[in-house]
Amino acid sequence: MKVLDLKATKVLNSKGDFVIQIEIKTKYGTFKATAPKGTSKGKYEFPEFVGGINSAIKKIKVIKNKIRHESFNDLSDVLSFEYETKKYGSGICLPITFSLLKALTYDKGTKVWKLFNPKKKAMPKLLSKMIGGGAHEFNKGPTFQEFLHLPKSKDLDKNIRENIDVYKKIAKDEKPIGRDLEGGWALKISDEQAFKILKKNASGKIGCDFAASNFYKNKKYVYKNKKLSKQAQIKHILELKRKYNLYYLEDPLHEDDFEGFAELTDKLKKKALIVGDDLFVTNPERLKKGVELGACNACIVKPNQIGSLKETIEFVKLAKRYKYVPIISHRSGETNENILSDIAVGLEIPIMKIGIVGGERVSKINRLIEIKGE
Ligand code: 2PG
Ligand code: MG
Repeated sequence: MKVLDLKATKVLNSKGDFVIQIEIKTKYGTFKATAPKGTSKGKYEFPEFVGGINSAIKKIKVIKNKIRHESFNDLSDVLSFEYETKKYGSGICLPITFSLLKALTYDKGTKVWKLFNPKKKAMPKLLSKMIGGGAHEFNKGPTFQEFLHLPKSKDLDKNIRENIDVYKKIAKDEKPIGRDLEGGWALKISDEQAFKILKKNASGKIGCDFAASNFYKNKKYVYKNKKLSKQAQIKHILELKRKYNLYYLEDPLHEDDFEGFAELTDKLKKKALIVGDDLFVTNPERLKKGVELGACNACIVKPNQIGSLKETIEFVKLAKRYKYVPIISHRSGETNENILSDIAVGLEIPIMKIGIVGGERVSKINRLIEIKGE
């Protein structure tokens, strides 16, 4: 496959930020893609646009000249080209990779998820946000960022239904004041009240993205009514885990505290998923460090944190090798781009963290439904 033209346009995402949409033209048609954007970003994430969005757009001319001379026949051709684009930022590199994959699969009459050649097609379970907090709710509600529900059923349709039922039940009882950036209910409540509501309504397991780096200031975890030291925070998390029977604990400590994560993981002895997000930022090197120290037993996968699909694949392989559960995730800023679902199925990732409402989230769930039938 040859690329005839490449165009970059600034388009809006769900947070009201501009991102770059790449459009690739081949003799079969045009293929578009975008990359997502976070709010509570990890400090070790790869930059979205090196030198800003306008400077990144200017680099398109250079990429256009190079891409015209390439021919793309398989996944590895597309991944090799990333070394030409990653240097401009994840917001350029990924949309180019994604649109190339769409063009390539169209040309070959196949689907993106099939390019990864999974031995079997397994649908991920959907880990969905029910109540929002932290930076996703403009710090008006709970300190923790995400109160999450993981359904019991394995079947995709029942899985979706379970999450929607819990989500609607919470709305009926609690009368939310609005929604957060990912569609989670906005409620003026404390963390503990949020856990109580979640536990009361859940049909499956429950958990939380504490996003602890966001409230870690001057070596303390700063809550509305208290400041906790590292050891006090570990104790607090263990207490919450016990009291509310939490199964999923993402970023309970700040992004530099590998040792603290290891202490928690050791104390919980495989009874819960201890998940590194800002801790690992989808970076294979940081994951290796985590494995050595026994920091977690699960990890978040977000291609835009590391800025290339090639390294994302490497990260997922590494996680599986060391028996870390990979959880692929949306970001708080999304467009209707739904290639994440193809990547989830293609890489046989068992859990996908995704909001249950909002066009930009629903497009990914609906893509999973399509894939199930393909
Ligand atoms: C997270 C993500 C997604 P953001 O912290 O896990 O929910 O949030 O995209 O704002 O970093
Ligand atoms: Mg997170």
